Formats: sequence, C-alpha cells, structure tokens
Amino acid sequence: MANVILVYPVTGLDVRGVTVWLPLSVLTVASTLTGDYEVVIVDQRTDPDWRESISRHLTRDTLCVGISSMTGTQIRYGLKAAEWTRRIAPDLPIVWGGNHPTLLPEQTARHPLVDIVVMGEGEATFRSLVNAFKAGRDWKTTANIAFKKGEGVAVQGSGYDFVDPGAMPELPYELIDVENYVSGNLLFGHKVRSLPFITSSGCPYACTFCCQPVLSNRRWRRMDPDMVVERTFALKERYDLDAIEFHDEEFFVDRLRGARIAERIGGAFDWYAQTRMDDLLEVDLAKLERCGMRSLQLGLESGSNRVLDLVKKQETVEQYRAANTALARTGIQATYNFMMGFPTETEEELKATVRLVLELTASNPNAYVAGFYVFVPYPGSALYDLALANGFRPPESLSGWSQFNRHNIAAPWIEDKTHMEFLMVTSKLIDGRRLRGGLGVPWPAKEVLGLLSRRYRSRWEAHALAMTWDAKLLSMFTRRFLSGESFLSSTRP
Ligand code: B12
Repeated sequence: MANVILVYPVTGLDVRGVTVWLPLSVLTVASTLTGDYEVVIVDQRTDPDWRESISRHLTRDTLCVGISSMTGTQIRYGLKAAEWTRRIAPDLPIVWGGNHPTLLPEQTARHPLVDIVVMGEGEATFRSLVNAFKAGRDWKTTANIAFKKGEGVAVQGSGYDFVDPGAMPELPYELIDVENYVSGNLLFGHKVRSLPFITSSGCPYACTFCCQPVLSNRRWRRMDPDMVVERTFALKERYDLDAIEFHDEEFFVDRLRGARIAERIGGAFDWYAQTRMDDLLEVDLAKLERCGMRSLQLGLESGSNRVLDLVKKQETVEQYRAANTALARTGIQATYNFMMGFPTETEEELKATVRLVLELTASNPNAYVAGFYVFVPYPGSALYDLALANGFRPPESLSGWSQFNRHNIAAPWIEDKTHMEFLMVTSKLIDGRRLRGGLGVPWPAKEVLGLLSRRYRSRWEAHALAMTWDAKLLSMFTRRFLSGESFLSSTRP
C-alpha cells in the first residue's frame, strides 16, 4: 500500500506529562487517509530517533512527507525534518500544513524545503493531493494550496473550506503509541491519566491579539453532545483514563451544549476546559462541578477596561471579579492567563493588571496564574497591524519566523522591557499554589520556590518591578527552556 509520512515537530515547549499532548493536527489529517493509505506518524517530541524513523518508512511507495507547524520554534524543527527528507529522497514532495503555513502561505511556499502548502483545515485538501500523487494526476489543480510557480508563488483558494467536526471519522489513535501522551499527565495538581479531545473548531470572538478570527473566519463548528459523549466515553474505556482535557478554543460558545455534554458525562470522569470568564456568569458552576468539571483555563489578559476594549475582548474587569467570586464558591481550579505589552498600553494600565492578579488570587483560593505573557504580534491577528504601525519589523522568511517566540521579540513600543521580563518570569510563582499538589518537587526546592513566591508577591504589591538577580536566573533558565534546546538533548536535533 502506498504510504504517507506525517511529521509533528518539536514545539519548543515540550514537557512530558505537561505539554506533550497528542499530535492532534496530524492525527486529524490522517483520519481521512487510513484504510486507503498506510499512514506513518513521526512525532519528534517522543521519538529521539525521528531521522531514523523517517528513513525506515521511506520506500518506493511513499507519496509525500507532510509537516505540521505553528508559528515559532516548531518551524525550526519542521525544517530539520524537511532537510532530512530532502537529503534522503530528493524528489519526494514535502507538504507543509498547520497554522503558520495557513497564515503566511506565500512566504512559506517560497522556502526551498517547502514544495506545497496546504491552507486551512487539511483533511480534504491533503486527501485530494495524496490521491493525485497516487494516480499520477496533476496536483496543481487542487484547491486551498500554495506552491512555487515560475519566479513566484501560486496561491489557490482561501483555505476557508471548513470541515464539519460532526461529520469526521474517529481519530486513528492506533497510528501512535498513545501511552506516550497519556501517562503521568499533570492536571488538577496531581498526576492523572488523561487525553485531550476537541469538540469544536474555530471561535466566533474577535480578540485582536489572536489569529483565530482569521484562521476560522469566526465560524464556530461543533460536534453534537451525543457524539462528544460517545467518543469521550470510548476514549476513557480504551485507555483507562481518569480525565479528558477539552482543548477547544472556547468550550462554552454554546452554553447549553456545554451544559448538556456536562450532564451526560455526569461525573463519570474528571474534565478540564478552556473558556471565557463571562460564560461562567451564565452557567451553573456547582452543577458543572458535580458533573466532573475540575479545572478551567481562562484568558483574562488585562486589568484595564481600556485595554480590554482595545483587544476587543468583549469582557470587563467587573465581570472578571464576579466570575472569580462565583468560582471561589466552588472547588474548581481556575487558571488565569494575562497579557502585557500591547501597543499603546500605559504603565498605569499594566499596574492595574498587576493589582487585578493580586486581588483575584487573594480572594479565590483555587485561582492560579498560568503566566503574564508579553503580547506577541502573530501574523493574522488584527493587532499585528498596530504593531507594524508602532515599529515592529516582522521576519521576512520562513526561517526568520522559526526564531520567533515571546522571549525573542523586538517590540519597539515597549520602553522598559525589564519590568515585563520581571513580571513574565515571576508570574509563574505569584500564586504560590503551583507547587501545592503532588508535583514531585523535592524539598528543599519546594521551600526555596515558596520563599521566592512570597518575595515576588510583596514586590508586586509594592509595584517594585525592577529585575532582581534571582529573577534574572529564572529568566535565563526559561529562555533556555523556550529555545527548545534543553529538552532536545535526546532528540538529536
Ligand atoms: C495544544 C496546543 C498547543 C500545545 C502543542 C500541541 C500539542 N499537540 O501538544 C503547546 C502547549 C505546546 C502549544 C504551544 C503554543 N501554542 Co498552541 N495551541 C494548542 C491548541 C489548544 C490545540 C492545537 C490542536 O491540537 N488543534 C487541533 C488540530 C486538529 O488543529 P490544527 O492544529 O489547526 O490542525 C489542522 C490544520 O491546521 C491543518 N494542519 C495542521 N498540520 C498539518 C499538517 C499537514 C501536512 C497538513 C496537510 C495539514 C495540517 O489540518 C489540521 C486538521 O484540520 C491550539 C488551539 C486550538 N484549539 O486549535 C493552540 C494554538 C495552535 N497555539 C497557538 C499558539 C500561539 C501557541 C504558542 C506560540 C503560544 C505559547 N503558549 O507560547 C506556543 C508555540 C510554541 C512555542 N515554542 O512558541 C495558536 C497558533 C498560533 C500560530 N500562529 O501558530 C493557537 C491556534 C491558539 C490561539 N488561538 O492563539 N500549543
């Protein structure tokens, strides 16, 4: 049988049991090929010998190699996979897909290690391409692709032929060793057997820092509760799970649907979801908790209503306070994400966010802070244009984007970057709660981190945000961490 190799590159944030989740992008693309083609998934994050794996599966019957990528570090490792493929099979088509190639198809297709870019949700397009390769037909008529043509690049279609998740087959989990992703996941502060599951695609909101409004054209599509329940219960049985993580962009877009899914789960397993604070004011939190909802990931972004307006968050600080109070009455773990460094944001507005973090974590014992992230102008987001107007110079090539991350960003509109660096690094310890559960942090590290946490909290309270030597050390460690190198000793990049 003809085969296809799909590569999921290292992301640069790959901590086993924390962020090394199922490679859903390539599993989803594979779901429409299995049966007709032999599909091989090579996940660089879990396969230290990924080069050997690609070589082993490359045969005369191989039709192409597909590579998935988000913006940033993942491109760097995707390029390594492409380079290897080109070296051992110079004529084999190398197809790129994922968020980054979708947002910048033309620039991506210009790179010598990219033959074809698949734009948007790749299930149907990639299948058409593979069918054309197999039949020896002209693939250049396929819709939603970009490729080199003469001196330039042809971009065909918009990438907006969206897939209905309710019409999609089950994911072919058998293509990977699921145990690599299921065991020892840290969730709810302790280790559980859990897997992610996505019940909907897209997001109807218009947040201007996010590329999702462009990727999904704000069209939200979903599975119905029956399908969600059937598939998640089957997943639980098959892999003996304690929990499911709903990685939808926004789980409660349709609050009634969310509530129905919860009721049907009925506490049979624990679950986690990503959602918005304003949704929490409209749902029955106590009931959801009884139905197994243990943890929520929420983007609050700012403590200033002007900034929330600027980023079109369609939420207010007052709603945040109210939702936090409602959450405090439950045992639900609420993990808050904040952003700073938006073009035009003032020092006073940043301080308002600092104050909000301190207030919310003080009044809700189950509130955690995931981080205080510097706004990064990702292509496709509406604020990207404001960043350009404020002097941001974006990378001009795929290789340039591969060096892009929030620790390596030129943001000319930020005057005092040391404040931001201090906040970004110390925010990880600000709630003092991260080390509570069975995180396996040994004494005396736990004591030291506890001490640091108290030290940073009092500095935040006094707005003493200048960099300290200990935070500098933590920052150096984080930078190394984010460059992807520290995890990669075993993956032989
Ligand atoms: C899980 C996740 C992660 C995980 C990694 C994924 C994993 N498997 O472990 C982690 C935590 C590591 C992560 C990291 C980051 N993430 Co993230 N993440 C997600 C999340 C929640 C789910 C991704 C997913 O599984 N989607 C489901 C699959 C099916 O969709 P998909 O990936 O888009 O794939 C489809 C198409 O893109 C295409 N496709 C994809 N690959 C391929 C390959 C081929 C060959 C083809 C033909 C097609 C194709 O077809 C697929 C099926 O339709 C999404 C939000 C979301 N719900 O999508 C954000 C999201 C992808 N992340 C995003 C961002 C911004 C990041 C970070 C930059 C942010 C950060 N935290 O620093 C980092 C990047 C790493 C870095 N070093 O900088 C953005 C994407 C931005 C961008 N321009 O790429 C998203 C969309 C969130 C958002 N709204 O901003 N992320």
